[in-house]
Amino acid sequence: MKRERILVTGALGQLGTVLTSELRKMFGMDSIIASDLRECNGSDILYVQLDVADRAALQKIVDEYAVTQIYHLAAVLSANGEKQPLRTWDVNCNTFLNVLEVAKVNKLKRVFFPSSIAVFGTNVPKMNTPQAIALNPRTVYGISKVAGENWSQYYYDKFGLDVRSIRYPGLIGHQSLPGGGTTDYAVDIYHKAVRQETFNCYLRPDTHLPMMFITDAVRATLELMEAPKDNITIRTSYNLQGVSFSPEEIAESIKVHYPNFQILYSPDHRQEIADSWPKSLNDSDARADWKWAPQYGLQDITMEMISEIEKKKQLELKKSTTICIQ
Ligand code: NAD
Ligand code: AKB
Repeated sequence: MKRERILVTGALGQLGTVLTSELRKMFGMDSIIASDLRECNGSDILYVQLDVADRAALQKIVDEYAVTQIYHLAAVLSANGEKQPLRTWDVNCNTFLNVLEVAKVNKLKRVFFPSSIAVFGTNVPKMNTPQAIALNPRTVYGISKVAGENWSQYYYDKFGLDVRSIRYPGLIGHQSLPGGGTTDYAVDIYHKAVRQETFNCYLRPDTHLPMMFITDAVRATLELMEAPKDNITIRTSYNLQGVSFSPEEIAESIKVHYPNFQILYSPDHRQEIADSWPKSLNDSDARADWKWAPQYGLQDITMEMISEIEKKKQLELKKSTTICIQ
């Protein structure tokens, strides 16, 4: 069997940080090539700086490392996307087309494309939003994800390229900070709570959105990518449901641990984006095709987020005390 060499683009982002580490556990340290536009500050053993907009540079990495699969995470997210619509279209669409072309030409085994709940617009049922329904997104980010989904289907139909994709909800994890999305508040809130600071929320208290703990999201990704090819019936992107909650509900779950925690609300431009997205998704196709089942509810997420961020805080405190004593 040919050894897998997996290239992860956008590997320094919120999802990439955790996914790269899980892929390395699964396939071995030297089988995963992490890459990003940015310089890597840490001591990553196999990291390359790569702008995926540069197709020749991407081809060079594929040749150099004998890449067999690409997980293409590089993107501009929803809230940042609205600040620079044309750049967002450029980054999100052209980088993915480069990945698809290079994958086709080099006959790569598989490609992963992360889509989003942002593909939906205001014209769909908000609760239990179906898999197959008209997609009329209100953001350039959503438009770029719909285009990506359609290109995935096209490359599968025309060239047999095994592209697989998930419509992720808002992701919540303690390992890295989010990168300019509308759901970022659900990570930031835990950092404020642990620092015992008041959290100023940019969404209304009753804004329900689909969310998912990063552990569930990464497991879903690996389960989808390792599922038998014949099981994959959706070649645009799979709906995926984890948990749905609002800012006031997450704040209540935090108050169980920090009774004095305070949240204030001043909705901004991100409210309109959130209002255009579903509240929960119907993920019955993912459940049927590759046995998807989430494991983390809101209470589990809150417990894990607080405990991990607390650990980091203690470590930082210890470090600064040691420096002071020296
Ligand atoms: P992020 O913003 O944290 O990370 C994206 C990374 O892509 C950044 O490190 C950035 O430097 C890099 N990048 C941007 N342009 C690039 C380019 N031209 N070449 C190479 N790298 C480039 O995003 P994330 O949260 O880790 O999301 C990863 C993927 O998952 C994205 O495609 C995103 O749309 C999708 N997604 C994320 C969420 C979420 O809640 N985090 C939800 C739905 C979908
Ligand atoms: C964002 O808010 O832009 C992302 C997403 C749901 O795609 N977290």
